[in-house]
Amino acid sequence: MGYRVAVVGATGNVGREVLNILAERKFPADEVIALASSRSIGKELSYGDKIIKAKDLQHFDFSSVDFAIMSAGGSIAKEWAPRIAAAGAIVIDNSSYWRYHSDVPLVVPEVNGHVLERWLADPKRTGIVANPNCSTAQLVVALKPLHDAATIKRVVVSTYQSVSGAGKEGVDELWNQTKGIFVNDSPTPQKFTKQIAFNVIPHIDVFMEDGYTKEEWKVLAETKKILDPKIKVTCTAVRVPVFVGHSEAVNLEFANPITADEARDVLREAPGISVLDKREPGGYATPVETVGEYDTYVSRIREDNTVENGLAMWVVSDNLRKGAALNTIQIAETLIEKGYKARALAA
Ligand code: 11C
Repeated sequence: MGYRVAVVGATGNVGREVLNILAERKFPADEVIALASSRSIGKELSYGDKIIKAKDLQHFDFSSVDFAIMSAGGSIAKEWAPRIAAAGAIVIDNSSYWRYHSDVPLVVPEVNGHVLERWLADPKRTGIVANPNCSTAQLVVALKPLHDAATIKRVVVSTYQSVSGAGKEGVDELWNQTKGIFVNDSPTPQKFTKQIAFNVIPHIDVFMEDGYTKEEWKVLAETKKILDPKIKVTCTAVRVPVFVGHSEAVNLEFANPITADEARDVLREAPGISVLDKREPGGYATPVETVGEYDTYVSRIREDNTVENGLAMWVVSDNLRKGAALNTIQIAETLIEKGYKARALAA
């Protein structure tokens, strides 16, 4: 007997990817239920070769659900995650709402999947596991093997984030502005603060008191929680006119020496990573090549001689997959590996 999986926020960009990936990876589900807000009830969604219809979150009974994978934003997560967990399901939440709570694990399975074993065994567990921000997820996948090899002291990261990170409205705005510019329509920014077509915008999420944006703060807070609180992280987060795929230029300072060749070898052996690093024209990954892929791609690995034990590299991944939908499903798979049984079986 398999698991009952509810996908909350199933009609959004990430919810649809969750359904695709559950089917692609043959997740051991007996039933997958798509849940959405009342205005999307009845919307048809693909799940493998089946079509399923969205049901109303408000009236759904979670009492026999094993996993609730939520991609419905912070306010829905705030209200619904505790209610769903109280009904006995494990909630895996994609929003930022629960990530920084000390009793909620924030997990990227390749990096800290081990924390789920202790969490599962804890009878007082909250029932909620958080999924990180997309920029953090791909970054920590690339950092973890290098940290194990030579101990990272400091990370400087500049992101080049696609518009799908801002949801369907972000995708529509880039599409409409790009078409409009060719027919001399003046672009009207709505979702973004400035024209995004043929432009870049150094601002994602709200500004904080210290001048950093919330997106930049998330990358440092989440890297510390997932990987190591001792690592120093600074970030500049930038929106670019790319539909899917976040890129990151990363500079690292290590406690111990590590050469570019050694780093490449370490990364080649690491889970969830493809190294594409040929030092010739085109010998590196770009966002369009990562769309629909599971791996995080690492390219342009080279020594940074401006600091002691420095490396620079380029990290790219599908932000809707490793940055969101894929990671939530990997969390569920890890919980199953660690012994979580379908409730119908355990009863
Ligand atoms: C973006 N990284 O590209 C954001 C989207 O905290 O989960 C994800 C926000 C989050 O705009």
